Amino acid sequence: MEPDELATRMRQGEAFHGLRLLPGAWTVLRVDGRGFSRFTEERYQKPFDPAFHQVMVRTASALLEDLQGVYAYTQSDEISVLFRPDWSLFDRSVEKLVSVSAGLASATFTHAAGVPAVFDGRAWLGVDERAVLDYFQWRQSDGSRCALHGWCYWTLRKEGRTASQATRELDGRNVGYKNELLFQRGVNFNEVPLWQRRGSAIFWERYQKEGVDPRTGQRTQASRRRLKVDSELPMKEAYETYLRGVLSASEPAPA
Ligand SMILES: Nc1nc2c(ncn2[C@@H]2O[C@H](COP(=O)(O)OP(=O)(O)O)[C@@H](O)[C@H]2O)c(=O)[nH]1
Ligand SMILES: [Mg+2]
Repeated sequence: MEPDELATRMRQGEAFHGLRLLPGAWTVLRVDGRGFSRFTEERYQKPFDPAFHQVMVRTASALLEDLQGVYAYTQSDEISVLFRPDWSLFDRSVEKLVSVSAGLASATFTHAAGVPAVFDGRAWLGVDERAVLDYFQWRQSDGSRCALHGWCYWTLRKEGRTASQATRELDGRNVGYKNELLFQRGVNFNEVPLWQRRGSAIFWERYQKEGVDPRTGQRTQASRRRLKVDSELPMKEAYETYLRGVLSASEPAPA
């Protein structure tokens, strides 16, 4: 058999390699820590640990910067990174983008935390800005629901309940019940740090950099961009307004 013929036949086995993100769609790459319930239980404070969140924010920043995204959002052990419709990294190859984002997240987290950690990855597509706003509302409300549950679960565990007792006690309980459970024990859920309830965002901000022109000695001003981390996010409609602001600031300059 000719080597070329073998290669052609074998390439046919790379069945997913031609798959591309839909042209013109907004994209979110989301990575999620694999088996982080156990991983965090062995290494971090429960239910929340600022040191863990810091590493997640560092990982999200690395993804945003490396993959040329416009906005990153992290809550719990997940990170969503948003890309504009005209983004064309890796020719929008799904395999490449999903694997590289999970790889980058795993490497960055591992390096920062000093222990091996693995992330999975997936791609989400949105047809318009409305869908993007809904996506981030969805992730934020999921985070907030899980934060309340996590606080209740670990409060019960610390009182001596076993894992299954705590799970059973919270099964099917609504938000009011869970808030009350905490309140009875001196915890006002509305007062726990915002990053635990709403997550953190990372995006680009413009700033003016002062310099001196070495030829003329004159002071100069240049517009630069840098990453900004926000751990005091608004929610609901206010979060939507906030996101609209980030999206419009990320628009490509008119030609
Ligand atoms: N100790 C600790 N655990 C956290 C923190 N943030 C998220 N987690 C845990 O990470 C897990 C994430 O959930 P999920 O992805 O569904 O679980 P997985 O499938 O085990 O990774 C939950 O068990 C959270 O309690 C944190 O700040 N500290
Ligand atoms: Mg996970």
